[in-house]
Amino acid sequence: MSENLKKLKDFIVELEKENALELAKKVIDDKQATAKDMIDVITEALGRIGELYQEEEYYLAELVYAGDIAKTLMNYLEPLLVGNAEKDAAKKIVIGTVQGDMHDIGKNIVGTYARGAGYEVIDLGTDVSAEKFVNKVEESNARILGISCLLTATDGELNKIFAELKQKNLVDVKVVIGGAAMTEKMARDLEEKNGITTKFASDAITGIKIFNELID
Ligand code: B12
Repeated sequence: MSENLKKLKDFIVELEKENALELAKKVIDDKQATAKDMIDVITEALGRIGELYQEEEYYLAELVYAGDIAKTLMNYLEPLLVGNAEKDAAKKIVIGTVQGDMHDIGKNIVGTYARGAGYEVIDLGTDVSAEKFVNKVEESNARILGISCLLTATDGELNKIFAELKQKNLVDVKVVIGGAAMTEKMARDLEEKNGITTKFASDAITGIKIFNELID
C-alpha cells in the first residue's frame, strides 16, 4: 500500500474526516490510486474500527462517526466507479439489508460495483422485511437477490426470506448473501435446506463475479 493510502487508512481509523476527504481527493486527482483501491482502504479501515469497537477502545459514537466518514468518501468515489456503464436489461438484481439491520456501506459498495458492471440495481435500502424483498423480486422479475446481513442477531431473517421465496414458488431465483454475520458454510446450509441456489460473497468484487456466473 502506498504511503498516502496508508495515511488515508489512518485518518479514517483516527476519525479525521476532513483530512481523510482532502487526501482522498488529492490521491484521485493525482492518479495515485484508483477508486477501487480507495474502497479497499475504506473497507480495511472500517474492519479495524470494528476491532476497536470490540476491544472497547471505541464506542457506538465512534462507530456512527466512522460510518459517516465512509459514506462521505463513498459519495465522492461512486460516480468515478459507475461511469457510463451501459445497462443490460437482462442483468437485474434486487438488493437490500435484512430487517433489523441498518448497516448499508457494504451493500452500497456492491450496488455501485454492480451498476458499474452494467446491472440494473433495485436497492431496497436497510431494514428490509422478507415480504418486501420477495415482492420486489416477483414484481421486477429479477433473477438475483442480493442480501446483506451484518448482525448475528438478525440472521434468522434469512430463513424468513427463503420461506417467502418458496411460498411464492420463486425457487429459480439465485440468492447471494454477504456481510459480517454470513459465512460460506451458512450459505451452503441454506442452499441444502431450501433447494434454492445460495452463494456467499466475502466482498463486492467476488459478489459481481458470482452474479456474472449465475446470470450466464
Ligand atoms: C460502521 C459500522 C456500523 C455503523 C453502520 C453505518 C452504516 N450506515 O452502515 C453503525 C454505527 C450504524 C453500526 C451500528 C451497529 N453495529 Co455495527 N459495525 C460497523 C463496522 C465497524 C463496519 C461495517 C462496514 O461498513 N464495513 C465495511 C464494508 C465495506 O464491509 P461489509 O459491510 O462487510 O461489506 C462487504 C462484504 O461483507 C460484502 N457484502 C456485504 N453485504 C453484501 C451483500 C451482497 C449481495 C454481496 C454480494 C456482498 C456483500 O461486500 C461488501 C463490500 O466489499 C462493523 C465491523 C465489521 N467487521 O463489519 C460493525 C459491526 C457489524 N457492528 C456491530 C454491532 C454490534 C453494531 C450495533 C448492534 C452496535 C450497538 N450496540 O448498537 C449496531 C446495530 C445497529 C443496527 N440495528 O443495524 C458488530 C456486529 C457483531 C455481530 N456479530 O452481530 C460489528 C461486527 C462490530 C464488532 N466487531 O463487534 N455499525
